[in-house]
Amino acid sequence: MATRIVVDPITRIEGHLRIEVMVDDNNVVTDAFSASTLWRGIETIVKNRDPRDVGFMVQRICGVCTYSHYKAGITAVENALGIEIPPAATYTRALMNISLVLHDHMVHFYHLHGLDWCDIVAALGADPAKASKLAFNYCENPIATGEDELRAVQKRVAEFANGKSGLGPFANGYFGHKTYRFSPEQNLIVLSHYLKALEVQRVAAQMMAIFGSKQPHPQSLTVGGVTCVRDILDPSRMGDWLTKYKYVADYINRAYYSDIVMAAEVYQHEPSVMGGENVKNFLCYAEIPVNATETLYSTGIVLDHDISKVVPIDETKITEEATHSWYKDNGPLHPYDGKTEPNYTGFIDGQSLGADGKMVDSKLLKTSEKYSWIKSPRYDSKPMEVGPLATVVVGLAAGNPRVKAVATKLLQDTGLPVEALFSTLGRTAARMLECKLSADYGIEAFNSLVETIKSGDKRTCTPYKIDKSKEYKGRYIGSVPRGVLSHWVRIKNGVVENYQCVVPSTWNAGPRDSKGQKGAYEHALVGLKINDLTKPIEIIRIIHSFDPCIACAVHMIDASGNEIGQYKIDPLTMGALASAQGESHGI
Ligand code: NFE
Ligand code: MG
Repeated sequence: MATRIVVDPITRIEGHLRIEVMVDDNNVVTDAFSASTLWRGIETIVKNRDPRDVGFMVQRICGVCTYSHYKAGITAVENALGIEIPPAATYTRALMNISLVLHDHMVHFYHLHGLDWCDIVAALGADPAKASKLAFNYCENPIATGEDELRAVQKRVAEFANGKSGLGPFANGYFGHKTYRFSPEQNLIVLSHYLKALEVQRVAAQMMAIFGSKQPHPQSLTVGGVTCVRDILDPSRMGDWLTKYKYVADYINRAYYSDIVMAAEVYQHEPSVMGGENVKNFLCYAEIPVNATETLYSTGIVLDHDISKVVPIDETKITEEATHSWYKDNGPLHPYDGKTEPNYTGFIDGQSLGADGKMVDSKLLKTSEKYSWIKSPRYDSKPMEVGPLATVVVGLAAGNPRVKAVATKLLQDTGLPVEALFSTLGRTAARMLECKLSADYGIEAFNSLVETIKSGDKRTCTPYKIDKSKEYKGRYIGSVPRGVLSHWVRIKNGVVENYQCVVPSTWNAGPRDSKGQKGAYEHALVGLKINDLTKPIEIIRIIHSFDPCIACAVHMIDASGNEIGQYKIDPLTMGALASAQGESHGI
């Protein structure tokens, strides 16, 4: 008999995400449903606003990819108005983007996803001397793994364990679960890197603030270019960015890279992380210019795992539909014509597995009807996975030399075939590779900025005029840390007439479409075997590998700012299994 398991909320993500799966008598997932239970939003409030203000408003969609929507909003308007920004502005924006990527991916791997791989309790029982030596197996010059440092890490974390609140912020984990594969010493190495990464990410955040004036939500982009002229022309500010960049990039290579190599060594034998990818189609868009002709990522689509060729993107084939989303407009509609009219139809009564392994009465998703606030984006009617795995897969298919260099090194260092990328482990490794692209090659964008200024081209903004008698439309398409992001704007009478964002987590976390085709999260879960139905860490590992951001994926409120409804998630009374991976980071 099929059993329904509810994981709600998925913690250690941004926003509120609920996963429901059906499992058969062998504990294998036969069907899966991904639902955003959060409703907020921005698309509507920018309507009738001055297009020059849009970037500042849409950046509030998210405080995680804090720069992405800002840049997207500004660039969409520039595209609509036909503005070409000066080279110095292009490279400054690239440096801000690099700052974001380094910060965002490192925080995700260590602080949001790391404890899916690293068993903290086991780390406390490790031999620090042995662990310190072991670190040299994965890195020539390991960092934060001296014997004394590791002993201090154990002491620090043990103090949590002995405190009133159990393991403190690490409480409620599924530590000891049989799918944790690291040895105690390997766990200790990752735990030490987890703590060290708290310091390093602070420096990455400061990198953003150098040109952006603050972080989160930098302030120095404007339609036409950038406003941080003094910072670009001040050698000490430029030097400060470079010093911090080198410090963070060094950590990416000595800790993040080597931890992924170590994870690959042991987790390739864990079946639950060697699946977790079934959508088979990948969409990526060029991003982060490093010189006049090259970007770190490539544009294109890979269909059906076929990395022998890259399919060019036709933007007119991008649509969003709401067949299974709580909106009226079922679509599919191109984003220029997209609508966002709410139509909340609620949950149904049913039964799901409780935390004690017994069936309990629950509120369940109406899976044959509408069940999520996220829409279903499609390309040419097909679901796509977006994100770092797409960056790597499309980059390899397109012959991108930088992607090829980092991916080939990792495959050599791990001994894994390229097919291993199509998995949860592969997705987590790909995020590190995307981070490493910025760590290894971001310096080229810095040098391009320096060369531009040295050449005497100190222009930072392109002048422009908005003709109120004209209608404009334009878009931004690019890649942000969770994948392809696009913003689509129509301008009429000098104000925004329509605005639509099609966001990475919308591509990945969206529900099925009118043809019954699942979104990427849903696809990834089908076929998964769960060891213990009351501790479904395998589900959490797969979903976390996408780095969900539901604040980004759902971005709508009542146009007047009115409260539309209240949604409370109580995992116990809803009979749901708390994901039990610490406190929710949902806002
Ligand atoms: Ni809120 Fe975001 C990124 C965007 S989401 S994190 O990256 O856009 O999918
Ligand atoms: Mg949208």
